[in-house]
Amino acid sequence: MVISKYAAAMSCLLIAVVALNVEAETRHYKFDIKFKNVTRLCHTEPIVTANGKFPGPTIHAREGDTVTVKVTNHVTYNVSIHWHGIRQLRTGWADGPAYITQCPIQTGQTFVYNFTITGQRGTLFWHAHILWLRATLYGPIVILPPKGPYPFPKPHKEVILILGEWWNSDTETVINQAMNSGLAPNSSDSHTINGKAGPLFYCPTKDTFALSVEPDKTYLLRIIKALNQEVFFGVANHHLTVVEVDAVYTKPFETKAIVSAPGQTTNALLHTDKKAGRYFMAARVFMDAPIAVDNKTATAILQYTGSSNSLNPVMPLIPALNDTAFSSNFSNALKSLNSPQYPAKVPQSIDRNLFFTVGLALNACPTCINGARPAASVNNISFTMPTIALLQSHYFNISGVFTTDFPDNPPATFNYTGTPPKNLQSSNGTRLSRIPFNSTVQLVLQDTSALTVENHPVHLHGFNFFIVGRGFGNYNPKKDPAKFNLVDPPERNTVGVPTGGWTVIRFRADNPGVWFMHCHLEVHTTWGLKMAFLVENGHGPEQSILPPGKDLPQC
Ligand SMILES: *[C@@H]1O[C@H](CO)[C@@H](O)[C@H](O)[C@H]1NC(C)=O
Ligand SMILES: *[C@@H]1O[C@H](CO)[C@@H](O)[C@H](O)[C@H]1NC(C)=O
Ligand SMILES: *[C@@H]1O[C@H](CO)[C@@H](O)[C@H](O)[C@H]1NC(C)=O
Ligand SMILES: *[C@@H]1O[C@H](CO)[C@@H](O)[C@H](O)[C@H]1NC(C)=O
Ligand SMILES: *[C@@H]1O[C@H](CO)[C@@H](O)[C@H](O)[C@H]1NC(C)=O
Ligand SMILES: *[C@@H]1O[C@H](CO)[C@@H](O)[C@H](O)[C@H]1NC(C)=O
Ligand SMILES: *[C@@H]1O[C@H](CO)[C@@H](O)[C@H](O)[C@H]1NC(C)=O
Ligand SMILES: *[C@@H]1O[C@H](CO)[C@@H](O)[C@H](O)[C@H]1NC(C)=O
Ligand SMILES: *[C@@H]1O[C@H](CO)[C@@H](O)[C@H](O)[C@H]1NC(C)=O
Ligand SMILES: *[C@@H]1O[C@H](CO)[C@@H](O)[C@H](O)[C@H]1NC(C)=O
Ligand SMILES: *[C@@H]1O[C@H](CO)[C@@H](O)[C@H](O)[C@H]1NC(C)=O
Ligand SMILES: *[C@@H]1O[C@H](CO)[C@@H](O)[C@H](O)[C@H]1NC(C)=O
Ligand SMILES: [Cu+2]
Repeated sequence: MVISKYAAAMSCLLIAVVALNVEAETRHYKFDIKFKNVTRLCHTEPIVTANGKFPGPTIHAREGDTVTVKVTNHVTYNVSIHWHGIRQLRTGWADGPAYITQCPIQTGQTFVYNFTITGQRGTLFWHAHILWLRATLYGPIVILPPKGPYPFPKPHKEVILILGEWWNSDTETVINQAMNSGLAPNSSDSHTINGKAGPLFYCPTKDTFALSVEPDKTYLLRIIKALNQEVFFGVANHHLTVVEVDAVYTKPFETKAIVSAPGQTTNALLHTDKKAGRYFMAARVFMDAPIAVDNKTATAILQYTGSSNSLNPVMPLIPALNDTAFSSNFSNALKSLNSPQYPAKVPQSIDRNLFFTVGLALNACPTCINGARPAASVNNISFTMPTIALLQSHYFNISGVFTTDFPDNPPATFNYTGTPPKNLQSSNGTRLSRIPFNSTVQLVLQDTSALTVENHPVHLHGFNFFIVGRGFGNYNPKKDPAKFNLVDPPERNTVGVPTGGWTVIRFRADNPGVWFMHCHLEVHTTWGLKMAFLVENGHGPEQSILPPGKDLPQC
């Protein structure tokens, strides 16, 4: 009797210890990059996949864990994979953008990505970071907290919804045609949820993702916007409670739809408190620029257990394609949780003030259909990709690959969102912005009206940043800082710069390395809306880039 009581007490104690102190572990994954014939929209296309899966396999880890992914390239393209949003503290070699942090993994080669997940928990994703292979080569990353509960009610179940696109054609041909013709690339044939377009498209029976739910439970939706186009996502008759974005907890807030830019992730709670039935989950494009856009809504079905399959699902009341007000409201409602356990460490004083214009440009192109080819730039510089990875060049002192004279301000001041300058040409260069270790940086991102204003989802590698302000028109350095949120602004890795507007981000450059920053609209990246920061080492090995593994691909 006494003994069994003791044993019971002991096992309770053990469970408590285990629950509160989960050991960090190393999780090993293997990605074989190979072609697979995949059928969507009743069309079969050979696509590039990881392990033959589309969308790709999910990486599961806990905060504090080390992840290794052994990637072997079995396709005819060069490949590299980016772990989007993972901070990669001192492990820039594992970040993945081709020719920025690594040379690509060539056909037949293997490279092990090896990184530790520090101070992040939530949902992120991985994707190819070379050519346009991201169109099919992407998948989720789920990071559980290391110990203790979530700072919100424990969900009954967790569900991943990864929003992508599908082309009934080879996406490398699509972009090559666009570059040759000087026209915009063909848009995808459908948007997708978990790789499927849903019943509003023309091959409904095979192409629908359905989620079966029990009544009166809370589900955690991990919503990943993997490809192009900003979207509204909602579930008919249900509200969503946002609890986390880009693997950072937020103050919970309820909304009929979330807004997500390419490269952003959102965790939201869904309570199944409606009458049994079938409801559409839908992702509809948000586009408030005056440009042609693929106006196609991807849907999936939320089905309460016991409800009939023959019921027609209800369509959600998601905002209209051009509902700027809804999108602004959503952005303004997003706040970091900023609790004692998860403080928002917003830089209060700034060492380096940067002002970057982001926008389109136009080059003469005699062989193109209209005699011109679009480009895109940051501070009027279209980034020229090097042929040796920037990080290698930096670490191994290989000169002649890049310069560190990226300007802190645009070369000319003009009414950025008014009548554009007559000369729409940009300059070219592989120019980096050099930042001393641990500096605090404030960066104003200002859209321009060159060719057209447009929302640019700007993604920064290696850091999270705080979005301290946003607005329309031209940033006003005298008036706008007074409105900054320096207490609990959202912390993200990707921000949508408002169409014809600006946003201000702040971050601490506490991660030495070479870090890419680019628009997450694939075509804008191709056109040159990209640049990189070179963050210097600090003092001693703890503040310096680690050496690369022996298998680091060579150019
Ligand atoms: C895809 O299907 C085509 C036509 O049947 C075939 O020639 C090709 O080998 C298949 N590719 C793969 C990767 O299975
Ligand atoms: C990953 O990196 C750690 C050191 O940071 C090293 O000990 C380990 O062997 C590496 N693992 C692989 C599979 O390369
Ligand atoms: C892109 O669209 C044009 C016009 O519809 C078509 O001729 C072309 O074949 C398409 N390209 C690809 C790769 O599907
Ligand atoms: C989107 O497409 C639908 C169906 O073709 C059409 O009714 C609607 O007007 C379009 N909306 C916009 C803003 O183009
Ligand atoms: C949005 O588009 C609709 C249909 O094209 C139009 O009637 C409406 O005025 C637009 N709203 C805004 C805010 O531009
Ligand atoms: C935006 O928020 C304001 C104030 O909370 C509200 O009055 C307005 O209806 C909202 N607009 C949209 C489009 O949600
Ligand atoms: C590169 O140059 C720096 C400064 O001269 C030196 O400290 C470092 O050891 C060199 N790195 C390599 C890999 O040669
Ligand atoms: C910039 O252009 C916009 C749109 O044409 C106009 O409303 C604004 O007054 C201009 N600003 C300045 C400072 O000229
Ligand atoms: C951008 O650079 C090009 C090439 O040097 C130049 O012709 C153009 O005037 C510049 N535009 C702006 C807005 O600075
Ligand atoms: C930049 O490069 C593009 C081609 O990549 C070319 O068309 C353009 O003229 C170049 N711009 C300048 C200012 O040299
Ligand atoms: C960076 O600077 C902050 C503020 O000065 C300081 O608290 C922190 O310890 C520094 N971090 C490192 C890694 O040196
Ligand atoms: C693959 O990358 C290597 C190294 O940069 C390059 O030399 C080669 O041309 C690339 N191959 C293809 C098919 O693009
Ligand atoms: Cu863009």
